[in-house]
Amino acid sequence: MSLEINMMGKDKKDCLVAKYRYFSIGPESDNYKLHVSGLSGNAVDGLALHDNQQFSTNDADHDVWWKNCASAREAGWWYARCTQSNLNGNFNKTHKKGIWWGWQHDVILHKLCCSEMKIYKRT
Ligand SMILES: [Ca+2]
Repeated sequence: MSLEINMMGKDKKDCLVAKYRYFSIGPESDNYKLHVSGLSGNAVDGLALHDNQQFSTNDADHDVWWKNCASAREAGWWYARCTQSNLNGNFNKTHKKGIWWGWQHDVILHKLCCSEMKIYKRT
């Protein structure tokens, strides 16, 4: 499968696309572990840190941080220690708890108003 993520910045100016040629999700017994690679598009790689991570929620901490990233970010995601993106973040929250993509030198690169994830059969 392939994954295409379309995002729009909070200022409605940024239109970002991140396409991953290779995308799969592991089984429930592996807590839906994420596998992504083969990025193209105009967005930075917001899932690099999350490749090979299990999905975490507030009540199911599967990240590699000693605390609970999902609880700290108030969302569910394939957190590691913790995140380079947070597309399930809270629309009304700012900074790390909001919806955003990309993280560099301790700065969020793109604060978003919306995003969509589309899955395709790889051709
Ligand atoms: Ca943890």
